[in-house]
Amino acid sequence: MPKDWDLFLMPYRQAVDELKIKLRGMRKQFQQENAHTPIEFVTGRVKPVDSIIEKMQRRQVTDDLLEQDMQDIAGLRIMCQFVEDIYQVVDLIHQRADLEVVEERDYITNVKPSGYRSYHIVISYPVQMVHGEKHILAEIQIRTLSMNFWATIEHSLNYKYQGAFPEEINERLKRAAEAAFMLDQEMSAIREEIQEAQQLFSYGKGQQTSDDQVTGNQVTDNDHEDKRK
Ligand code: 0O2
Ligand code: 0O2
Repeated sequence: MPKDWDLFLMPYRQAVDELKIKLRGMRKQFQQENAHTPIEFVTGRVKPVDSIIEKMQRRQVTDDLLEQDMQDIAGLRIMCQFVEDIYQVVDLIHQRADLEVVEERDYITNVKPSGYRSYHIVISYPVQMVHGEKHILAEIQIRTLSMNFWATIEHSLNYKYQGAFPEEINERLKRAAEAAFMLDQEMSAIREEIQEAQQLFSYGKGQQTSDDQVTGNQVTDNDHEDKRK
């Protein structure tokens, strides 16, 4: 019998919506306290059905094991300015009573062969449904803006080449990953200077703290501006 995907994905959609609000709320709280926020912006998505089916076939995941074996049906992404912020966000997630961490993968210390860097946390999250509580798994990827830039580009190229990159592109991507990480390290080295400037910048703007006005972090484009709210 074909699966009723809308019904199956309902708690996942609710979880992504709730988690986006909660994680964006953390950013707001830092801003209201006039402190440096370790969260630059947050995105989230429910994995499209065709991607779920493709991954089930590739990983030989059966229907009855889907909920426990596919950890990224609900996916959240937290973008940070500095590598240090990533570890602060990880600590904040661990401290929360509403998120139970069930698995962690540090691809910053353990870089993937592709050059991919990010910190992945899998959580068990309770969703309140009309027939009671349901715990679902969600994957939170935490990365710097520079890691995100690389991953986004590599992901699109992967789509084009289906993972079989020509050698030259492969090499260039690996070099680009290292260059992106060097940028992170350079920024970290002058982190205090940057944060001081950002504080001054927001102070210069009159320390506005309404959602529409505040931002001590002026790095991203208008599209991303929305994701920070
Ligand atoms: P693609 O293919 O990247 O274009 P909002 O209205 O701002 O609350 P919205 O528009 O519903 O939110 O979604 P949001 O927050 O912008 O997040 C959706 C985006 O999440 C995706 O866009 C991707 O950029 C990103 N994303 C893609 N894959 C993953 C993943 O595996 N994990 C996480 N955490 N995020 C992912 P699209 O358009 O779906 O995809
Ligand atoms: P999407 O929605 O297209 O992003 P696997 O899925 O087999 O790779 P696993 O163990 O399930 O591995 O999880 P892992 O490796 O911790 O996280 C998988 C997700 O991390 C991927 O989701 C990507 O979002 C991201 N990721 C991992 N490795 C790379 C990489 O080399 N390049 C890029 N751009 N992203 C990576 P999906 O399944 O691709 O889904």
